[in-house]
Amino acid sequence: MYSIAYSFSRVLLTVNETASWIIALLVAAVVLTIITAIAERVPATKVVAGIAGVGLLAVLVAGGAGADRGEREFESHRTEIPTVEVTAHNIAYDRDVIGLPADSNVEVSFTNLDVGTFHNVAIYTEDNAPVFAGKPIDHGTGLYKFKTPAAGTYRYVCDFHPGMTGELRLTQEGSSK
Ligand SMILES: [Cu+2]
Repeated sequence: MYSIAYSFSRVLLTVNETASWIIALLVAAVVLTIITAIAERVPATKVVAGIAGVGLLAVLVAGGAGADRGEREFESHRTEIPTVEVTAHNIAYDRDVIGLPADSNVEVSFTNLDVGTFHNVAIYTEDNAPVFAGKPIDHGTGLYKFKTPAAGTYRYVCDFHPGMTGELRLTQEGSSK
């Protein structure tokens, strides 16, 4: 299931946003048709099919929502170790959303253009539990290497400037890395 979900979201990320939604809707329609057919023939599977349907729809919605500029950039620059670039300038990050695979070794290339002002990239759960804290730098570029936790939505923030924050979306990949 997760493997299918990830593959599908990768397909979404390689096309433009409008096409992503059209594909998502078409796939949703096909899925619903299949589920309906199953349910009519074998009523006993109705519950299972319903759960599968809800799960698939959730994946479609999440995949569509994730098809933003940031994640597409990550895909096009994809290498052996997934890497994203984040820049801090005028006490702000240059992006609102970062997408990375869950449960994977990843790299964040962090550039601080505010010479003399410390910034970092730290990751927290939505409940504010620390996940990773990048080493503070006061100029130039630092490379943060860490292993991402389970799939879900997290927050990234500068520990020096709480107003510098964004959303980190971790999506499940089929194979372990
Ligand atoms: Cu900062």
